[in-house]
Amino acid sequence: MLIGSNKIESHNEELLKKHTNKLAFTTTEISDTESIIKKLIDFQIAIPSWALGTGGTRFGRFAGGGEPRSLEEKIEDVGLLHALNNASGAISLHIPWDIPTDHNAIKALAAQHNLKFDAVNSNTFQDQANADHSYRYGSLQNVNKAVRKQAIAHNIEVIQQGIALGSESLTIWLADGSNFPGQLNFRKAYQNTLESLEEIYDALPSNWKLFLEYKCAEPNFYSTTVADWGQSYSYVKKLGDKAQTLVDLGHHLPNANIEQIVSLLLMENKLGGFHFNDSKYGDDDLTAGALKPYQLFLIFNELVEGMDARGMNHAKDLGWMIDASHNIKDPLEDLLQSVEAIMIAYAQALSVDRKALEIAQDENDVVKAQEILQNAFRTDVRALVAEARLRSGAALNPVELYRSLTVRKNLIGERGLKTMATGL
Ligand code: LRH
Ligand code: MN
Repeated sequence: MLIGSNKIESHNEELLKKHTNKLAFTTTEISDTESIIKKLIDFQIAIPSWALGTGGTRFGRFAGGGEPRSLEEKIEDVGLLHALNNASGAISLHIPWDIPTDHNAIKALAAQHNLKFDAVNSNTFQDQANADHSYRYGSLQNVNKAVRKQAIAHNIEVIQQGIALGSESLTIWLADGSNFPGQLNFRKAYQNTLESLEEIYDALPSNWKLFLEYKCAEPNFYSTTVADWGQSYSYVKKLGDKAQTLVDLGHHLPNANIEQIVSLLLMENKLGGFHFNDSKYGDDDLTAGALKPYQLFLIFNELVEGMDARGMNHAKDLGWMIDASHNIKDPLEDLLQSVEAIMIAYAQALSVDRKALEIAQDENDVVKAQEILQNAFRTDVRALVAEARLRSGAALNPVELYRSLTVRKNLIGERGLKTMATGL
């Protein structure tokens, strides 16, 4: 379903007066709003191809209808999101869930929707129907060399798919681990995984990145072979400059200080990118900023500080991706809310008075430092995020326009109630 610019213009006209007043007030509260708005316009968040349908758990899945039946329809749905917020300018594919049949046709369709292909994701956590070997006991860690070779070949195949689409990075998440003490020799599992990653690393084009995503548990519940930032860092450090660590916000043990992990990985130039989502208990894959918006702000606060310290380009030098699962919300509304929450956290972090914060830290004025941070968090920056959309031809209120255009009803009309998208 295409959203004509006329629909967006008439929507914005209705909201313009209220928006202009809010923006005028916000510019009195925050200094240098122009550079913040410019940075927001440049900031693009990749949408996961595996999160455009209804997600579920082992206890059930409640389809919402109108789900994309093909990669082409997934690109249309991401194109729709991008038309509404002009901040979802890339799609991240998961192979084999979304294998393009005709790369040029897919690239042309994506270009029509102003979309690029972000990181491609390999999948050695599920057995494919025609596979020779099973990943039951892991993939790159597996004691059986033939299984490792199959997993390495798959990752190299995914790189080829990415090259054909113009992607420049491979994300590897390994479910590998063990469920019981004694099941695994940790040293051999590490060595097998490293040697396998080295073969995959050697297949990377010179301008590509390899993102190694860590996760503390699930589907293995005693050990995970890439379980935390330290283990991922130890692998990517050994692999080389093209290898970096990917931080999925839901992959940490309870109460982990993710913003400190981010700060350290940035300092070490080993932070590759993010899978944004939110969670309360496990890898809940909920809407970004829905439960812990202050943590999301603190993470962006470290990102802005650390990226500026290294003179990095905020929009281009890290992988910004969402990784969520929509069990009860409309997938597209959920993704619009996640992008909004990420843009708000970024805008808040950009509005922090860095000089004053540095002075407070140098004077150990703990109260002052907290006042400066919380002032930025408690200042309403939504008018800046909306202004960035307005200036780039998108909607002042994407969710409101999505609903007033009855997009989901139209998609159900077009695709049916029972369609099921590939993915989680
Ligand atoms: C693992 C993960 C990984 C993806 C999968 C869909 O939990 O976060 O990023 O491959 O979800
Ligand atoms: Mn992830």
